Parts: sequence; C-alpha cells; structure tokens
Amino acid sequence: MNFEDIQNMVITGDAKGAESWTNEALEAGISAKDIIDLGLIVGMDEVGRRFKAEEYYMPEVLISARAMTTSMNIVRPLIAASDTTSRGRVVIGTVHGDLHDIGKNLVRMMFEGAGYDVRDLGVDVTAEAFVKAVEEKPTDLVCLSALLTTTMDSMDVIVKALEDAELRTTTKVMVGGAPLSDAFAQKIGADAYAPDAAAAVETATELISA
Ligand code: B1M
Repeated sequence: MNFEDIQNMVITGDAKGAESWTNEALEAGISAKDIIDLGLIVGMDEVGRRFKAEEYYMPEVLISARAMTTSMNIVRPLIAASDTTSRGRVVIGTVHGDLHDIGKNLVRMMFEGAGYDVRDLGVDVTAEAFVKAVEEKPTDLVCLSALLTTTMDSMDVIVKALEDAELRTTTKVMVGGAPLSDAFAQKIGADAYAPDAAAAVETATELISA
C-alpha cells in the first residue's frame, strides 16, 4: 500500500477510492494512526496549499473534505476502541462563526481512543452552549477549535463566559487550530494550546492530573 495513493484521493476528492484504499490498508495491517498521519493529513495540507494559491476553489475543497471524512469514519471506531476506561470528561467544539470540523473531529477521535468521555458540541458553538454543557455535567476539560483568524476572538469570549459562570476552578480550557499559538492561549487565559491531535491528548493528561 502506498500512502501517496490515499493522499491523491483526498487531493482529487475521490471518496469511493478513499473508502476502498482505507479498507484495504486496514486489512493489510496498516494502523489507523498511520492512515491519518501519513495519508489523510498530508493530502489535506496539499488541498490547503492549492486553495491558498487559488488553484482550488470552494467546491474542490468540499469534495476533498468529503473524501477525508469518508476515510476518517472508517478508522474512527478502531481509534475509539483502543481503551475503554474513562480518564476524564472532555467537551469539544469548533467556536462560534467557524464551520471547520475536520481537525476538531480528529482531536475528538484521539481523546476517545485514549479513553476519555467526550461530548462533541459540533461547529459554530456559542459561549452559552459551552457553559450549558459544562453546567449539565462536571467537565475536566473544554477543548476549543478555530481555523479562521476571524473566529479566534470567540475563544476569548468563551473563556470569560466560563469564568463568569464560576466554572474555571474545576474545568481547564485548551485551544487548538492552525492560526493559534501558545502566546494566544496565554493572552486569553486558556490553560494550554495544542498544535495537533496527539499533543492535545498528551497535554490534557498532564493538565487533568496536575
Ligand atoms: Co476553509 N479556510 N474556509 N474550508 N479551509 C482554511 C482554514 C484557510 C487557511 C485556507 C487558506 O486560505 N489557505 C482559510 C483561513 C484563512 C484565515 O483565517 N487566515 C480558510 C477560509 C478563508 C475559509 C472560508 C472563509 C472561505 C470562504 O468562504 N471564502 C470558509 C469559512 C467558513 C466558516 O467556517 N465560516 C471556509 C470553508 C471551508 C470548507 C467548508 C470548504 C472546508 C471545511 C470542511 C470541514 O471542516 N468540514 C474548508 C477547508 C477543508 C479548509 C482547509 C483547506 C483545510 C482545513 C483542514 O481540515 N485541515 C484549510 C487550509 C489548511 O488548513 N491547510 C482552510 C486538516 C486538519 C486535520 O487540520 O484543522 O488544522 P486542522 O487541525 C489540526 C490542528 O490544527 C489541531 O489538530 C488537528 C489535527 O492534528 N487542532 C486542534 C484543530 N483543532 C484543535 C482543537 C484542539 C487541539 C488541537 O483543542 C484543544
């Protein structure tokens, strides 16, 4: 199996090809993690480069995203099945105004795979919805995702809303997404920033056990 094939299937938006390649790769013993890291993410990075260079427009990006999601849906149960004991409760969502969910879904999958109890609030999630979710059930960690520079500011509003609701003593906040950084996390008073899905789980484990 060649990872270039699945990368190209994401780049060209070949969802059927991505489905067959993923099933065959799993049968051949390739891990779900390698399919994601060496295939899907590399392909989607190239889609992003083409979009930026105006070689791709929105329809191409959408069909690429669909191909990536088709493959992710196949590997997801395998990642989620790797541990069954809950290590903590996580609430995750893409912030208000932002509809990007591929990275957020990867982060959710990694948390599920690491044995966390995860509630996914979806995309375009308001501060009120995050507060409500934490009030409904004690939560160790809130994970905020943003892919747009214009929606990063929603994170500040969410951190303040959690503080106003007096939930920050028991609930940590971690932020992630391509335009973010450690400095931004510190500026808005979040507890941590994670550059990718694997780092998110590692950092969460440190934060929750601290
Ligand atoms: Co859009 N888009 N998009 N897009 N899109 C970007 C983000 C952009 C960088 C493209 C570009 O110009 N090069 C650009 C943002 C520019 C900016 O703000 N500076 C952009 C734009 C402009 C837009 C629109 C405004 C375009 C328009 O309408 N004119 C529009 C906005 C819609 C909205 O949200 N309101 C838009 C729409 C879309 C689609 C709907 C077509 C589609 C999203 C489909 C979907 O998500 N279901 C889409 C896509 C696919 C992209 C690119 C090409 C790929 C994003 C992606 O999925 N990457 C993207 C370019 C790029 O990033 N290369 C782009 C793969 C994913 C695995 O990576 O999401 O970074 P990522 O997640 C990583 C880490 O960031 C981290 O872990 C993940 C896995 O390791 N992480 C976290 C993410 N969330 C985390 C949360 C955590 C921790 C870590 O919690 C603690």
